[in-house]
Amino acid sequence: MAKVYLSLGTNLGDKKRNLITVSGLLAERVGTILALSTMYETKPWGFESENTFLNAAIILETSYPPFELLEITQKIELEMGRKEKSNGSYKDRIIDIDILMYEDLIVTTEKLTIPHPFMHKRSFVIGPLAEIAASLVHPVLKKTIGELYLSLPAL
Ligand code: PH2
Ligand code: MG
Ligand code: MG
Repeated sequence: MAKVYLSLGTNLGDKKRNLITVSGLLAERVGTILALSTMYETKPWGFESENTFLNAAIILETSYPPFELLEITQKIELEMGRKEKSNGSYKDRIIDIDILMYEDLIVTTEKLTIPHPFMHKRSFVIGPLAEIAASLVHPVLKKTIGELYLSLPAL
């Protein structure tokens, strides 16, 4: 069994419901939920939109390896109605599930990069994660999530 750390985001539709729905599907298909952060209302980062986000972080215990996990999370995104994936520029979305970390594994492929390459730059990712995994160590930066949180602007 492995601990996996995911970021959840939505800025379309009933956002609170989207986060509840995705948590239920992850529990059903991926594994046991070990922790779930509160929901944070955040401003769109990296693109212009009038739709604010709700972001959260979740820790699951899973028996799936990283690439299978990616397939499952992508299928959930599609089933929940995610239309187009951004190729280049970010877009509004019903749900986004990002794999932030998988134990202390480092994966560098075209399809999947773990730890998530931008996680340490984004308050909307690190803020929720710090709430549930402050002492977790980023395997590349060798800093705890709590330390990364302190180096970012407040949410
Ligand atoms: N996700 C992005 C780009 N910008 N901004 C916020 N506030 N929350 C997100 O989840 C988010 C974003 C790319 O996935
Ligand atoms: Mg994302
Ligand atoms: Mg994504």
